[in-house]
Amino acid sequence: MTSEIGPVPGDDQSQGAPGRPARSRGPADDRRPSQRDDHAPSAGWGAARSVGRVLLKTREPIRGPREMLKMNHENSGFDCPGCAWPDDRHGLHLDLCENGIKHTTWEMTPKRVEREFFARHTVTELNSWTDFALEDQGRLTEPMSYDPATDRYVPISWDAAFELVGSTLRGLDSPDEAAFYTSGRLSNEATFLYQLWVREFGTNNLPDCSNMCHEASGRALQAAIGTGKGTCSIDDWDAADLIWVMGVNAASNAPRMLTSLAEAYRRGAKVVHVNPLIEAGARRTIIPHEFLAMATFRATPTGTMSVQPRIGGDMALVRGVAKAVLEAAETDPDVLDQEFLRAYTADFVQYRDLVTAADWAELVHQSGVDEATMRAMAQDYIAADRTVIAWCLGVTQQEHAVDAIREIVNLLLLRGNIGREGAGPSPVRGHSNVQGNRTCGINHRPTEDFLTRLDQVCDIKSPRAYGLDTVHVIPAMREGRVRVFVSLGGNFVLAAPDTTYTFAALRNTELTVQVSTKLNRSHLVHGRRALILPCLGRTERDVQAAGPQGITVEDAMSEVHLSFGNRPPAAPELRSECAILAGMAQATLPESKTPWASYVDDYDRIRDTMAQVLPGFEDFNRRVREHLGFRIAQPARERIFLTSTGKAEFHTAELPDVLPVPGQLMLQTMRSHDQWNTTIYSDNDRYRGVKNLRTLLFMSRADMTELGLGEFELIDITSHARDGSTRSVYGYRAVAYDIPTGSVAGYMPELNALCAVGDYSEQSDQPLSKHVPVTVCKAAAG
Ligand SMILES: Nc1nc2c(c(=O)[nH]1)N[C@H]1C(S)=C(S)[C@@H](COP(=O)(O)OP(=O)(O)OC[C@H]3O[C@@H](n4cnc5c(=O)[nH]c(N)nc54)[C@H](O)[C@@H]3O)O[C@H]1N2
Ligand SMILES: Nc1nc2c(c(=O)[nH]1)N[C@H]1C(S)=C(S)[C@@H](COP(=O)(O)OP(=O)(O)OC[C@H]3O[C@@H](n4cnc5c(=O)[nH]c(N)nc54)[C@H](O)[C@@H]3O)O[C@H]1N2
Ligand SMILES: [Mo]
Repeated sequence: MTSEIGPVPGDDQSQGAPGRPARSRGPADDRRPSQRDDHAPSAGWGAARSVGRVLLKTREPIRGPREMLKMNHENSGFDCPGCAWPDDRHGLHLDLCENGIKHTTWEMTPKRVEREFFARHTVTELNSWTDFALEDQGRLTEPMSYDPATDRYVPISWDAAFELVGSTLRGLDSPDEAAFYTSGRLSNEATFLYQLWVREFGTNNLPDCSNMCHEASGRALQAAIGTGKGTCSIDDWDAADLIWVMGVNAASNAPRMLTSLAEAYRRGAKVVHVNPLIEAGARRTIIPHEFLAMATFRATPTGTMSVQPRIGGDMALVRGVAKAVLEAAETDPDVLDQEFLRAYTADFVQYRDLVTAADWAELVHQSGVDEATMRAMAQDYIAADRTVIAWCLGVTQQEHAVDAIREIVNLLLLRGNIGREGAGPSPVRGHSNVQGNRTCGINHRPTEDFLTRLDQVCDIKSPRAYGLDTVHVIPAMREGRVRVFVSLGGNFVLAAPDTTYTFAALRNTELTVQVSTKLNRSHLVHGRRALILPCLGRTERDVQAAGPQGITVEDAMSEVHLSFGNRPPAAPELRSECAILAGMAQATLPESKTPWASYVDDYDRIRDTMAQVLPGFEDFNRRVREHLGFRIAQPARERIFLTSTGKAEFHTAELPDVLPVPGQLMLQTMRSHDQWNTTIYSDNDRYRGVKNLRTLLFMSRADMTELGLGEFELIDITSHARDGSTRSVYGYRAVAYDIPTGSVAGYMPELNALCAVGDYSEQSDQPLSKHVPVTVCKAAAG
């Protein structure tokens, strides 16, 4: 695939070439890379210093912190766009975190990208800039349209931009020739308008970032317990006496979880981290709001046990624990919740027989964890009355993720750890509103129930055929089946797998439309026509005909609350996402009976319609204005399992073989501490002790010795796709790390170049970002 397309301008920087080292997508200055063994407690003072540096860089040292005080505060401030971890329910803590602050100040930069900027630089020239440099230009200020004659973006009026979108969409042979991407920032209200426009237009082509993130969790939980979400609330976390944290780098990606983990430790709960790397969050933290602890540098541990499986080894590990639990139940039946198993579950006997027959040696081999450790985990599990199991991308971005998550549910079911206080499955969602996007209709596989209600309430006729998701829309664009790509937020070309192929796919379209706050690669890798439509950020005031508007979001624990921006808009021309969507919809559907303009005048009207379409949103406008909003009811939390049997279903999947073939290593691609998905703040990764280096590969000492590699030695990495094709990056550096032999790790989005677009999970259709077989060799000379 790669050779057919050849190098494409702008996509080679993180790949390099033989003898020419790759370049990071961060600042990529020439400072010398280094690594130290960093065992400083996470959060706390180190975080405060790091935040200070970002605030200084964005020149916001005074305004920044003041805005922060308004963040995450009941209904009077804006929801932190940083992550989906819930807010403190008791309103006692000023529960801010380093990365939320960095993320918010990144949006509040005083720098602006104006028309003069685009006049000075051709797109070809901008494509040679680093991704850091692009975003560092600041906030976008007015709509721009690509002019092929000059290879530049030029100003366009909002009306002309909408008309270009509308006429291009109307000119397609079929609505299925367009696709509409969502990144998980979009508010519930904008989400609802977006999917309404797309379905009224006539397609379910709604790929989203969730296709790369937690699709597997949704599918597994839906099948097992009849709801696609976790059942835990933050109160359940507070009541648990055992918490497993699987495949999450909490200290960097959900820092406010550390508060829950430290509190759990203090009340004597066990906290078990399951991760091939021992991440900072598995050690100890200084809780940011505890000023006394900060003053005395007193750190609280955030883990009682760390287990290091091989990459992809989680399912075998969980099955091993289940096996030990079932063995214990043979002598003491009370080890299992017999009552619960009888009344609420299906297929327990089949599962018990499968697990009893499983071979310890095979479980040890596939998990990479010894039997004694699995037995010790089982002891903890049996001793606990209330167990929460949380997981994130380390579990979901695998071929067998759906089976692995169902195995997690199997284990929870054995002791009735669902639908009661302090217990349950708890996926850690990513983007701040990725869960709300799904709830409010972004789904390429909508249910008939949802479409029936949408059609009735909104008086439209939705298409029934399933649409394209992320991994399927890319080849569709490459092959010309999808000709228009609209993107609400995000940075699709860098977030998606197979950078070279994805670049070529986008460049093969007729029109790309990016609704964004900042300049990024996706604006420069575009269709024959291209639009950049700049929108208000979440921190900014959104005033419409009926006055200042708030939007709503749903966090990872199904809490829905209002968010009000309070800063002046970054530029007068900016429009809200709702207004931009309504503008594009009206231009696309001139005969539409949907009251687009009226919806934008007053978002309460959108919410009134949503209340009629979405179960759990009854009386939306009133309930969301109550103190701290409301929680969407989770039937499974009440032990109502909306599966075909009406019970929670045990799943009996065969154990997969997750080992790389001899001579290959298994690569997982992850985030550094100083990045937000495709936004890279610096080339440092503080908790892993790395400075000035992103083009790296973390390897075990044993693997480095085996390959004859010295510390920081230059290497080339080649991935091996299922179809036999290979992809390479050049001039990376080997960095020794405490990681199981045979497993290696590096950073997204640089290493997306190694992920083949055709290599996605058959269970979830997620790209296999954490299961990439690679070979490594010393860098070739140029
Ligand atoms: N600051 C910051 N916060 C963020 C983000 C960000 O980029 N920056 N991104 C947001 C988004 S969209 C998401 S989805 C989340 C992502 O949050 P995470 O899931 O923490 O994201 P990753 O950095 O990909 O880290 C994956 C973790 O899984 C581990 N892992 C890899 N393979 C395996 C495996 O086979 N088994 C197990 N048990 N563990 C494994 C890795 O070592 C790593 O600790 O964070 C959200 N929050
Ligand atoms: N190899 C590999 N690939 C991965 C992953 C991995 O772990 N490994 N993780 C995957 C995951 S979990 C995810 S979620 C995706 C992330 O994929 P995306 O969500 O597509 O990417 P982001 O980097 O979060 O998007 C950043 C851009 O969003 C825009 N933006 C920021 N705020 C706003 C706003 O308020 N409104 C609008 N309209 N735009 C805004 C800015 O222009 C910014 O440049 O990447 C996936 N890709
Ligand atoms: Mo994500």
